[in-house]
Amino acid sequence: MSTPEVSAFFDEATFTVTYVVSDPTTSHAVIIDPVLDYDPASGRTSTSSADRVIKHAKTNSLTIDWILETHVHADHLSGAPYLRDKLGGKTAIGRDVTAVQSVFKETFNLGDLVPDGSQFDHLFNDGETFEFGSIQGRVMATPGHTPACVTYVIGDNAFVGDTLFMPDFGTARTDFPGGSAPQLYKSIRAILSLPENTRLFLCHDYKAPGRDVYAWETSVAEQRANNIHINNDVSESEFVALREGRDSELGMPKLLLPSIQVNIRAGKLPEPEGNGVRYLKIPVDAV
Ligand SMILES: N[C@@H](CCC(=O)N[C@@H](CS)C(=O)NCC(=O)O)C(=O)O
Ligand SMILES: [Fe+2]
Repeated sequence: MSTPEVSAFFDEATFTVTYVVSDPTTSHAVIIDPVLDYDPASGRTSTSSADRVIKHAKTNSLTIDWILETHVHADHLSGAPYLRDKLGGKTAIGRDVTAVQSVFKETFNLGDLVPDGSQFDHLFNDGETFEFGSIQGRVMATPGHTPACVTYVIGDNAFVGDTLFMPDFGTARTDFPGGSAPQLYKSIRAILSLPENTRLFLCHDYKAPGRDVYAWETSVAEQRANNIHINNDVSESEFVALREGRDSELGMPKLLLPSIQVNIRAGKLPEPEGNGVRYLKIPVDAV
């Protein structure tokens, strides 16, 4: 297996990092957590974030085998369908996406949504492996932020989604439906049991007090030593108390309602109505 190459694309509007991981020997690659830009004031989507990924793939003559989601994102629309259309590849997410679909099918009253994960090309079990070129990746179920969160381990790199953030920011929130601070603690402990030199790539960065630049790469060793929420010295009960305390103070993500209803359908927008326009739903006094 050759050493995977990692390229990162940061979307400053939603603080999201999209990754392209490629095999230098065969030019086969995967995309992780792509973004479709969405302006909530105008209801307009645009593709400049996804187009940067396309440009990178074309410039490097990459063959995209997989478009991977670490979870059903609550803060940006997925660019997966657009990228699959332009570049190919199979969309995939953790098998427990069905739990997320079941909850939000009710919230959004989506009679036609079958909560069986079939909107994605593939659902990963915990421990399942996948290939691109000469490289093999492995899926670790890492629930806590949401029930369906997974980490993709590819060589010495782990794409941890929303579990850990940079050591000076801490960890992801656990107050979304099906979220759990004790589960997040266990998932993070599993990530921190990977070899010390494992590079950890995060899904978001919001900067942090005393740090005015965005950052999204850290390591197991660095997190074990320095994470302000969950370093080597923090017990499960201390973590849960701290996490749940912070969760109770957080406002909802700006794009929560548009994102969830689109992302539980693997990023597919609702069908246009009779006038040719697609509509998103806003549940009033329900979330
Ligand atoms: N201000 C951001 C917040 C997004 C947010 O809540 N992010 C989640 C991950 S989807 C999180 O875990 N945030 C941790 C925190 O804000 O402490 C937005 O509106 O999009
Ligand atoms: Fe998230």
